[in-house]
Amino acid sequence: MVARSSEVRSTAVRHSASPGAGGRRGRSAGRLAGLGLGAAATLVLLTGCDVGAAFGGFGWPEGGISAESRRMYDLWIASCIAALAVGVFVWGLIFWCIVRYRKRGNELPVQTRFNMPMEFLYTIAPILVVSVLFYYTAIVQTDVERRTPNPDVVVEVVAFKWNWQFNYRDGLGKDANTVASVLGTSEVIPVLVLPTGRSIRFEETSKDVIHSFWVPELLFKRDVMPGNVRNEFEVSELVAEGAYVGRCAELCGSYHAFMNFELRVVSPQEYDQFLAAKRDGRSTQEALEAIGEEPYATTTRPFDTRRTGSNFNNASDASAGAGR
Ligand SMILES: [Cu+2]
Repeated sequence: MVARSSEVRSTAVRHSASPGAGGRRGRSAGRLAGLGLGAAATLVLLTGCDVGAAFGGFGWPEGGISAESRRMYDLWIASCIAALAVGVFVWGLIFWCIVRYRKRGNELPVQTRFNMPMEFLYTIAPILVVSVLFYYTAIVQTDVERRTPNPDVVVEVVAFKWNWQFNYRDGLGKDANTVASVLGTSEVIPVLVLPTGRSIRFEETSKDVIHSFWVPELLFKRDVMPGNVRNEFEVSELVAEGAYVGRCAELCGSYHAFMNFELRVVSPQEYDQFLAAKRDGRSTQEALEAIGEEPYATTTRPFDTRRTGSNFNNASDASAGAGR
């Protein structure tokens, strides 16, 4: 009889305990759901405005002028938002733990080990995050590397110490013909004229050492190799007219830093007129003037080598002898 009454008591305790625990669990689930909804709402609000512009591109250069550069920019911004969302969640958990489980006395708190759902969660969640980032990175990378069989414009980029030549070609590959050419000299910065709205293939080759073709606004650069290697890449379209400085981005020798050129993006009609003028035998400057553009580069200027004035062992130059 005694045993039976104690059984009844313990059952009663168990029964009364479980609805309480269920209520607590329900409350924390509700709180978690509320937090999740709040985070989602914040994310929607943030993505509703131009987050990239609001945060200075999160360090990524803004103002890309090719379709590909904008896709890379979007990927970066989305990755930063995802990283921040995870970061805010983790920081929240850390601070919540610090406050909720701070030391309140000398009693040892409940020691919990081998919480399978938690271990499963913190193994699977990072794998999911990395998989999603990898998925979108692979898509954008494939876009950036894509080359079409018939691009609208083909430019052969020839690099040499320390300048550039841009050959407009009538087809793809080495065997195509150059129909017009722009050559840089010590006195004149080469201006590469290209149209908006057309796909452009760049075929790169070097006459001497490795250089690197870089227009910062394309958010993309690729090495220019000597020999038989033709490094190639393509932009599906340029989206903003204007003048953009181009540089060599590979340390190629003494005057590497001054190996600049200018990319001038014009409308397709102006581009056609420019090319026609070049094919008629007019100089690059005359052809630029013919389409109402500045004849000379506006974003950079030729480097003064002062080769005659500052050569080593030049007796007529006092500064040259100073180091002897
Ligand atoms: Cu170079």
